[in-house]
Amino acid sequence: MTSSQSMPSVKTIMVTGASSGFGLETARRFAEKGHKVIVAARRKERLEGLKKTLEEQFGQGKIHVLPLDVTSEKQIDTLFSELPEAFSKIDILVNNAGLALGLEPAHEANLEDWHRMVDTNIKGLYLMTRKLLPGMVERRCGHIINIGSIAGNYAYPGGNAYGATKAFVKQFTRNLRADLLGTQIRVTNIEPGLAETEFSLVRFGGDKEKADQVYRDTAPLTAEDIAEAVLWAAEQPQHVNVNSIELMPTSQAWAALAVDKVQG
Ligand code: NDP
Ligand code: 8X3
Repeated sequence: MTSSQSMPSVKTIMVTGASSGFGLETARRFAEKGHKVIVAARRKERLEGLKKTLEEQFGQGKIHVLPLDVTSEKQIDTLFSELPEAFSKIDILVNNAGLALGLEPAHEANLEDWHRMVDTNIKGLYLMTRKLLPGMVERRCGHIINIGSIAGNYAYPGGNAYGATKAFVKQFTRNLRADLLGTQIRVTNIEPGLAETEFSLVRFGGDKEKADQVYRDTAPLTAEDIAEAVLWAAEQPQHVNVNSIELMPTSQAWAALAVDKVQG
């Protein structure tokens, strides 16, 4: 048995993709609990607005805005070297930035969309992880919380590359657990199903009608539901590692396996 450096009561949390959806709500919940939060995403003005709102509610000096494209190793290197001292020892990384693009079958999918999903959901996630892990291991204190998806667990038509990126997240999470045994670093994969955020708007290239249709007449998960799961995993005692949490709305389940009947 080895000793751990205990988690500070006021933690420093980094949330990627904090300008919208799950990330924004997760940042808000951590700030509400009195923690310091680094909010990262590409849309700086949204992050500045979030900082203003959260600091008005929960206290000044608690939020640091990090305008960041997670696909850029160069940006990650530069911005991390410039983090203010008060935010430099990150206790929890929420790897949330991600996207789905398109729902076409594989043979019709846009290859550029596939590249962007791989760059963001896979490369962005491992770049952030690799950047933060050495400090966490050195301090024997840290928690990586990845946002995977049920799309990484189950196949569905049009899920092709998106689902595969989330399957990467699932297995990467498990392999991190294997590598980090003995370091006291915890790793969790949150695997949500249908949730109403800007996700579908992005997936359908800004087509609001098509995006709204996804959630119409159903009761999808909300960003608050996912933030609650992230908080729950983060707040377990140090000896508990939540490996994964899979959530679906009650109004979502699996369909039967599809069979192509030979035409007579
Ligand atoms: P949103 O579109 O509302 O939020 C996505 C966030 O990711 C935005 O803040 C966006 O910020 C950020 N982002 C995208 N690309 C980059 C990039 N290159 N660098 C930095 N930030 C980036 O969707 P959700 O909140 O729903 O999605 C969050 C995560 O949850 C994603 O990983 C998604 O795959 C996953 N998920 C979503 C589900 C859903 O049904 N909604 C279900 C299961 C998983 P900006 O554009 O400002 O950079
Ligand atoms: C998002 C959930 O079912 O739209 O990851 O792929 S789903």
